Amino acid sequence: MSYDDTGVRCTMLRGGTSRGLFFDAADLPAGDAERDDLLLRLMGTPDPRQIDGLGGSTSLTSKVAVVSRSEDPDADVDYLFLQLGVDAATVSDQQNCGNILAGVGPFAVERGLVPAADGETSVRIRMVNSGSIAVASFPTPGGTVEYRGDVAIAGVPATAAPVVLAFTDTEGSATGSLLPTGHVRDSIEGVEATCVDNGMPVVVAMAGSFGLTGYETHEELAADAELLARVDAFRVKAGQLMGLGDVSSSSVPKTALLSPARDGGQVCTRSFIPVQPHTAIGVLAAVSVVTGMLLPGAVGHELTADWARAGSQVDVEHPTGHLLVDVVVDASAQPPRVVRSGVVRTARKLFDGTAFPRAC
Ligand code: NQM
Repeated sequence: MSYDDTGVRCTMLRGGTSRGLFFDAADLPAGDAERDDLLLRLMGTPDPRQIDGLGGSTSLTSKVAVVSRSEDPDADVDYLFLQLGVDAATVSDQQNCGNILAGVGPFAVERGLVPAADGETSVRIRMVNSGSIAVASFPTPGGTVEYRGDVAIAGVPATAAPVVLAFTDTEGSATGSLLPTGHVRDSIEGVEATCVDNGMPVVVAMAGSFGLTGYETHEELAADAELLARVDAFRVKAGQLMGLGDVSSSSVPKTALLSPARDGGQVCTRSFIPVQPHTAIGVLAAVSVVTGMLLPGAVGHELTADWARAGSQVDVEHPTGHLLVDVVVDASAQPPRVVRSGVVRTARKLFDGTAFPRAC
């Protein structure tokens, strides 16, 4: 019997503003090649509409979490994040995903990989992609995951229970260092840029450097082929400088363009993942952007002059609302050191059952 006959146990969860297929590693083939082939066929990739699979025709809904008990004494579970292509048959483990991460703790409890406390449960999650640890805390009244709650996050209709995520050791997640080019500021393709990696490698520039206001809608950005080509050339060059090699077909680095906040937040962002514009902003991308901005000399640092008044929480505006991140950096250390970073997200179980792969 093959997976084509039996299907495979699968849970679909929304994590933050992304959606993914969650698997217990024990239910998937052990070899990477066989596993990736199965995942592509379950997702319906390659196909721009993913009509014969479970993907939702966007990169934000073509995500996979593979979860297992951890042998690391500092973690309860291991979480491997895989980004699947939509119209290209690609499976990448090069990046983390802080949105899908929000579903990992609840999933681990649901599948009996960790015990739940009565009230609130904290799960220590090793993010296999970067080796960093995140602690997810969420409500478990009576030892059962409660997804309902009153926390709203931008980009998700209705409210849900909070999943509080605290990160450690996310510096240099994919590149080995917080400032992977060795500088707080570089000139890339004639544009002043800061390359930073606190959970996600991101190249940051001012929107004005690309001839933008920074307040364009997602649709306006997506329709601007010339802009997207320029963003792509810019990030490919940044990827080389960040030591990532040829990133022309890689999902990292992401690009973030900044402008002054205009909706009560502290900075306005437009991000590209890696070339198409994001409808919001990735969690770890936002954490990385804010981390970079806190460093004197970095692009956007001038926008942080009055941030201290709001404490360590930074309200990041994006095309569909706001994302609140909590970042503390010791900028006086050499090299600069991240003291703390975190975020509040929500998650929801969408289905749990058996998924069947398409033929090929
Ligand atoms: O940066 C999209 C998302 C992400 C990644 C992407 C993310 C993060 O919005 O931590 O969450 O960057 O492709 O889910």
